[in-house]
Amino acid sequence: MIVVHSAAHRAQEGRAELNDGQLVPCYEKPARAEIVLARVGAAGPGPVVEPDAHGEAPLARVHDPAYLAFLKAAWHEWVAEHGDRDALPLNWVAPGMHRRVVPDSIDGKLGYYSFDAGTPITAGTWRAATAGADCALTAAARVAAGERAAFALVRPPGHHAGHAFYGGYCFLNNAAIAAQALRDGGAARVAVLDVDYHHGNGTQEIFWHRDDVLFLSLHADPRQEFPYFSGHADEVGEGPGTGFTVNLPLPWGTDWTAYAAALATATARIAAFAPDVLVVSLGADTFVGDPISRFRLQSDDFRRMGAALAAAGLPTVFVLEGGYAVDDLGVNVVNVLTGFEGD
Ligand code: OKP
Ligand code: ZN
Repeated sequence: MIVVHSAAHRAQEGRAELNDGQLVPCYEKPARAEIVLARVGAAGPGPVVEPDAHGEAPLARVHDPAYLAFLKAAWHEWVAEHGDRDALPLNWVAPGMHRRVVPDSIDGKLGYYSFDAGTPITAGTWRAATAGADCALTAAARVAAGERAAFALVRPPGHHAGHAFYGGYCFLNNAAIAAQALRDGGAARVAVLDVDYHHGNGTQEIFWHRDDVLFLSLHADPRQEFPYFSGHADEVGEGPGTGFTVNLPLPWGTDWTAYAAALATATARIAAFAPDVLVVSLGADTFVGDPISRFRLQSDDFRRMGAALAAAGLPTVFVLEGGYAVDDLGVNVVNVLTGFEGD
């Protein structure tokens, strides 16, 4: 399976995120991609190729151009105001307040366009995020051209980023950008299956009203887990999109047995939708050893997950999302890919 990767991911290296009441080193760090890349080299998938540059047009098919302009300029505006330290938001809109007017101040803009304080904007955020989107677009193009599958080995992740907001370590929604590019390239129907531990609220929001992109997510119940305000089972889409969003929240402690049952529900829905192509938001933070998550998948279970995804029989674009047990991340992610390929 072709692997698309750019070393430009290293440009996103936040110093700290706000977690459990203190600033801690970022969980979403360059070593994550490096360990997956090392395992890819050792265990089979490949070749590893550089992305093609796709420019900003495919990003604007998914994201608000004003949001993209904000993201591109945010670091410079922040440095001019506060100097060379990570840009983190501190204020958000509450009910009864108003969001008609985009603030002029960078602090106001950060709050306007975000939903958490765990996602630092740094000098290299735009460069890393756009390189990641290029990887996803290149992987999608390879699959559109006839490859059975491709893997975009990217960071920062994307599935929490919406039409006009960032958060949850995500800035550009790589999976959504790939799905939209596949549609624009002629696919009539695209399914996006999100197996990251956290709900893919950004992807859900982007395709909420649409019946041409089916979004399905298996994730920790938002009653218990980040992002808290998205991912309940009764969120099913709206208007023409009603029934084309499928949420399968699972409780803390979920192991492979319960997970596999939910995955079977998802793949049955995908089969009924009969998409031309499948995009998988591949997070491995469902692993038992993940430091910020509470599911109990073992490394071998990721192989089973890959086999279950292969059984859908669809051209498939894998896009890396979360996974923070860095030492095990390479094995777990590559196990999905080799499981998909039938080992
Ligand atoms: C991004 B992705 C835990 C705080 C978690 C944000 C998690 C973002 C996950 N105490 N904060 O979906 O893996
Ligand atoms: Zn996650």
